[in-house]
Amino acid sequence: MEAESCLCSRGYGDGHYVLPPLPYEAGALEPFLDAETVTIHHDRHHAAYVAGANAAVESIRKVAANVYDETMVSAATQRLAFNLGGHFLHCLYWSSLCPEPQGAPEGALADAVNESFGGYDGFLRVFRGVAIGLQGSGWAVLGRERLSGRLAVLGIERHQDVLVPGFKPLLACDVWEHAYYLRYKNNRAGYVDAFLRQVDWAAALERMEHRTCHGDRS
Ligand code: MN3
Repeated sequence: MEAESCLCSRGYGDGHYVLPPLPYEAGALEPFLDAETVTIHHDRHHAAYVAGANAAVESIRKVAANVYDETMVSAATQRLAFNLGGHFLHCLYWSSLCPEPQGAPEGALADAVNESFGGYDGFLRVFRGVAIGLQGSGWAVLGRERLSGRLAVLGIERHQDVLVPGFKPLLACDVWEHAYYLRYKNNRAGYVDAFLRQVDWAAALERMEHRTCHGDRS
């Protein structure tokens, strides 16, 4: 059976990007995150990226159909990259979290973490450093870099910048302030540490072994 390890598999349907429901109740991540933060984040912020991606696609279609002048397409593709990146990364973010803390990665993912970071503690130092070091808004994303096959952590600015082609994301932490400010205020490090205790490592392992959130096999 195909593993459904990411909401991205339900992020598109009937010719449009769609907002998949959360895979758990909004309050299920307490005490890590409160229901109000999760609800606003999903129902408003994530939903806005879905709407923005659909609007950008429509603008590009109109350029192709010669309804809009071709000088419009550059801005439209930038809106598509920003909003579709936001949609994809939020799907991955919800799927990266688990109501029941799982501790550390296991199996082949534990082996990959050891190989790439010298152990779980090394991974924690790198991931935490990337997440805390982002200037302003962005994401810390653990993934596999395809040339070497090793794991890497990228600090993806906004939703689309500093993204290596072919990078296969396994785990994403949203460090935009809307993700944590109600509960953690300006304590981003406290939020990141709590995130790392709440990771769904089993789902990350599924993504690494079976399929990406894009649906292709590696
Ligand atoms: Mn967000």
